[in-house]
Amino acid sequence: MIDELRKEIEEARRSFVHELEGVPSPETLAALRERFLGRKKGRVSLLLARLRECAAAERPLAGQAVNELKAFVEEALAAAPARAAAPAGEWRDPSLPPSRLPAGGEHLIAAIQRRIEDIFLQLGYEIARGPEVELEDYNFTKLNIPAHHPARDEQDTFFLEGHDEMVLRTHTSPMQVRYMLEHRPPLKIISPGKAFRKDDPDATHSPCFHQVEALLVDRGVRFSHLKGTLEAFCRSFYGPDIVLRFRPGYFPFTEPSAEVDISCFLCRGRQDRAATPDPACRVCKGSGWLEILGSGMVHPQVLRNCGIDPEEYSGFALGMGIERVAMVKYGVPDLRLLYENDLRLLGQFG
Ligand code: 2NM
Repeated sequence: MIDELRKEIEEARRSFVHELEGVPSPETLAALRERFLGRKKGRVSLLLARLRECAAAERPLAGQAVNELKAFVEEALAAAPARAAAPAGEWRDPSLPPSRLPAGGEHLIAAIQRRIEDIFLQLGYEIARGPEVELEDYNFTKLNIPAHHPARDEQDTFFLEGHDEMVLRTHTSPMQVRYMLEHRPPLKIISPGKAFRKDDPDATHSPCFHQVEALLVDRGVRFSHLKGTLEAFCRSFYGPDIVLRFRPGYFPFTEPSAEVDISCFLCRGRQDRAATPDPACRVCKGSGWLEILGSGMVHPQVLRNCGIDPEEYSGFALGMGIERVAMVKYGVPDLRLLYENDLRLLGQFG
């Protein structure tokens, strides 16, 4: 049934285009509109009515196809009067520029990534980009995530068929491993980019997501340097009045590790620690805090694995998910909106 309907939709589209080409006057244009978009007997309405004949499972797709035809007809009719207004045979200037096309814009994820990159560049970091297909050794082993660790589980990781030592990177840290293996400290880098996990898409998960991680390794690097760096970054990115909260956390590649929250920029952004949050706040849901990133001191074993002597050097690292940032900072309620290429969303952040 759906194939038959598709054929008829295509036929309707073709005959519409054909008829539109021959339309000279506003009156015939109105007649053409009635023939295709008329409430009861228009061809689009008749096609919509036939959706009832489709199996329930096919109906959404078939409905979409008819609606695409409808949008096409509406757009073409809206553009037609200008064409029809120019009397046949009138001289036209072929050197005029074409009517302007809507300009595209940067995607929200790209814009946030660039803003984060700019802040770290100002802090003196270099950007280290690298491959999205990685060695298991760099993605896991060198980062102190041993074989049989649950994070390596087949359920979370995309392995490459026929190359079992390779994976789609599950975070951008393997790029930092590469950098440590190839450079002597002091090191001061960020690694932004895509990462991949076998998650079913929902409001907060996507099998492909984006991260920015920062890494600093030098003599005498302490937790206070991590705190200062995070405060500088968060004030610049979220606003000068933001307060940070550190909670103990766990990552195999850092020790100690800390989860970092910022005070809610909507209900507590301009207040001090003692102030009470708004219980109805739509951003923090009344807690007053927003979970935004993970961090810690690089584990001595990770430094050793990457050819750096932990007796001589220490370092800190931090990582954040860009989609998560988009949710808290721009109020994106569902990650899937970011990947549907709906112009109504894309246009809001151009
Ligand atoms: C995070 C949280 C904590 C991290 C560690 C490293 C490396 F390579 F130095 F070991 N890179 N990134 C790190 C530490 C990432 O993301 C939530």
